[in-house]
Amino acid sequence: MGVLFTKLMALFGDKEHKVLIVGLDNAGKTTILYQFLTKEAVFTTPTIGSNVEEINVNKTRFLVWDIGGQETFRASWNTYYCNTEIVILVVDSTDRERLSLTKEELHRMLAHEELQNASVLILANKQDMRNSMSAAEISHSLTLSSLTAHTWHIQACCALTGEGLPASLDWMRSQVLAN
Ligand SMILES: Nc1nc2c(ncn2[C@@H]2O[C@H](COP(=O)(O)OP(=O)(O)O)[C@@H](O)[C@H]2O)c(=O)[nH]1
Ligand SMILES: [Mg+2]
Repeated sequence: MGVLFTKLMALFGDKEHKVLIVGLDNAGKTTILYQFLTKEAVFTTPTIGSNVEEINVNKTRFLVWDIGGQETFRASWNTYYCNTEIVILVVDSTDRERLSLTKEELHRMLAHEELQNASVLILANKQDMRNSMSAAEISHSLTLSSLTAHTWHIQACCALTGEGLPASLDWMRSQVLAN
């Protein structure tokens, strides 16, 4: 019975929600993926390669892609867009110089047809650093209020301690449950 039930769940169980983690190199993408796995969620199995992980949050399953090898936003990223439900944009809150580059890439990315229905979570990471910009400053600089076609949310966080990440997972879960 147990085995049958498990097999049926595998066949008909909750679907996996695709999440894409993007951001400039050094923003903290891989650190955040690791924190999601170890602190806030049940780790199951690494899927395809080292930068795709399944995260289980209260029975909602996310398949999270950290496009690790590609350190900048590139044209080839759009090959990952298909069926993405949530885009996580990780921002290094101390990196004032490259915030305008992040802004350009964010808006360019969201103009892509395949991301039309995706929700966007902006993580203002590295809040532990003394010179970090606040979530409000980053929101303003990225002109998030102009993102009327997408549901978005900005969350301050620190990937080293995990602060802000449980709230992020809660928001992600609420988004996929609403859809
Ligand atoms: N102080 C601080 N450092 C962080 C934080 N998150 C990541 N880092 C550091 O930033 C560097 C880049 O992180 P990584 O996850 O490799 O960035 P990625 O290139 O976006 O995958 C590493 O040295 C991390 O330890 C944070 O919240 N605070
Ligand atoms: Mg990385």
